[in-house]
Parts: sequence; C-alpha cells; structure tokens
Amino acid sequence: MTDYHFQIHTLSGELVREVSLPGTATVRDILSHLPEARSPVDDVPRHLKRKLMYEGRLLVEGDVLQSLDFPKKVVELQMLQQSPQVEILRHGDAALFQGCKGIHLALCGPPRGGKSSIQLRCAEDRFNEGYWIPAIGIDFKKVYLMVDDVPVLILLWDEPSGKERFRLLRQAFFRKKAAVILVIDITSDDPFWQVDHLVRLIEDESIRTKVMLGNKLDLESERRISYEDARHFATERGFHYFETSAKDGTNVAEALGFAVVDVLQQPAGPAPAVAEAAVEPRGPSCTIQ
Ligand SMILES: Nc1nc2c(ncn2[C@@H]2O[C@H](COP(=O)(O)OP(=O)(O)OP(=O)(O)O)[C@@H](O)[C@H]2O)c(=O)[nH]1
Ligand SMILES: [Mg+2]
Repeated sequence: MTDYHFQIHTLSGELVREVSLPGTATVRDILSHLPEARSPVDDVPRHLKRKLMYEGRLLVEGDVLQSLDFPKKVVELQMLQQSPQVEILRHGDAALFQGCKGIHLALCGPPRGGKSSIQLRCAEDRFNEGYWIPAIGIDFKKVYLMVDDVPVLILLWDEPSGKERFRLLRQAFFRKKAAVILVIDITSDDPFWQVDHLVRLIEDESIRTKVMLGNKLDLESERRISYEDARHFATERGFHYFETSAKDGTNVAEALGFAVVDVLQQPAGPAPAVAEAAVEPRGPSCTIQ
C-alpha cells in the first residue's frame, strides 16, 4: 500500500529520487532508497551522511511517516549531505575507549614501501628517518579516533618483512581484518612486486574495505609511476587509491579516515569487521595514550 510519494531534492533544487512508501515506513526507509553519493571526479563513494528536511525542519530517522502529519500525499523533501568528521586523538582519554569495539586493519605491501612508517604516523604522528627495522613477529598499534562524536578504536596491524616468502603466514595475517591498506612506493622501480598475489589472499578472506596508498609523495621528483597508472591499477582490483607521505603526513589521516568510515558503513554481514578491544597489548609498540 502506498500512502506517500516523496520527491527528494538537493538544496540547490536538483531532483535526486522519487520514492513511494506506506505510512508505516520510517524516515530511515526513505534514506535507504537514496543513491550512494560518489565523487564526480573519480567515482569513489563519498561516505556522506544524509539528513532529510521538510519545510525547514529536520526529520528524525526513526520517525514513522504517518506520525509526521504531512498535509498532502505528494511530499517534497530536501536532502542535506555531510561528510563524517574523523579526528585522530593524539592524547586519547583511555577511559573514553573502554569497552569500545576494536576495528582490525591490516597494513601490507611490498618490502620497504612504508608500512611501518604509515603505522607510526597514524599511531604517534611521527616519522623515523632511519626507521627500517625488519619487524619480527606480527605487531599492532592502537589508534584512537573520533568519528563524528563516536569513539572508535583501531588496531592497526603491520605486516612484518619477510612474510612474502611464506604463503601460510601471510594468509593468517589477513584473517579477521575488517580492512586492508596496501602500501606501495611510488619511487620504486617495481612498486607492484607480488601485489597480485597479495590481492588474491585478500580476496580469499573476503575483506570488503580495500585502500591502496602510493606512499613517499614527498619524493615527487623521484616518482616512477604516474598517479593515473597507480590509480588505474588500484581501482581495477577494487582498491580506493590515495597518495601519501608518511614522512610529512600528507593524506595519511584522510586515507585512514576513509577506510574506517567505509568499514563502519558496510552492511552488517558475515565479514569479520570488529572484535572486542579487550585484546591485550603485545610488545613494546602497543601504546595506550
Ligand atoms: N621520503 C620518504 N621515506 C619514507 C616514507 N615512508 C617510509 N619511508 C622510508 O622508507 C624506508 C622503508 O620504510 P618502512 O616504513 O620501514 O617500510 P616497510 O614497508 O615497513 O618495510 P618492511 O617492513 O621492511 O617491508 C625507511 O627508510 C623509511 O624511512 C615517506 O613517506 N617518504
Ligand atoms: Mg616494516
């Protein structure tokens, strides 16, 4: 039974969608019919939060349509869009994150691309010029984020060097990860060394959020692969591409924020998105700020 016919416009008046729904549906049902927002530049999902407005007043998502007393059956609504605000907390209040679910993210990629440096930048906002200690054992750092007003704890795992030789260890590394961040070096002669093998392992684990970083952007003059080629390689394999510098921090928080918002907006399903944060820190690099 159709009780209402909604015409949803942007604030500038462009018609986005028309939806017919019964009076027992909710405002959330209208929102679920809206097309996904994608960037007009590169067609990447934009993770915009949507709100609906009727005659200047915001509608609450849980409200049932017939309780809103629309005077007509054809209702014009305006759609507001807003990006989630992601902020990395440098001096996180540990109490705020107690009981938080932890989201497990995996850094991976060819040797010396900058995985450990990206991890250090995300967790401690610093860079270590000579930082090349081939990691022994698997290692994570905690990153404390606020996504809008919600605390989100990230467990950012660094794939240790040398694992590329051991298929089983590599496969185990990706287990129960909600997202992967694949780091390549844009100044490398062979930035995609073994990457297709990695992509297959990631597919085997059905990880839905996939981001590729073309790292070392501060060395632009030494670049060996163009932005377009790297982006093409990434999108063909289902990865969102960013260029970053772990050294000066360019785009690192943005890429991490994108990955986290993408995970949070995935529909609930069997994919292993989150696990209890009550994982005990292991090793000296697990910092609780
Ligand atoms: N200029 C510059 N150097 C970087 C950047 N990121 C990492 N490096 C350097 O690149 C080298 C390798 O960085 P790591 O972070 O150790 O790379 P990795 O991928 O963890 O290396 P493995 O664990 O050995 O596979 C180090 O000398 C870093 O200082 C960056 O954004 N810019
Ligand atoms: Mg490393």
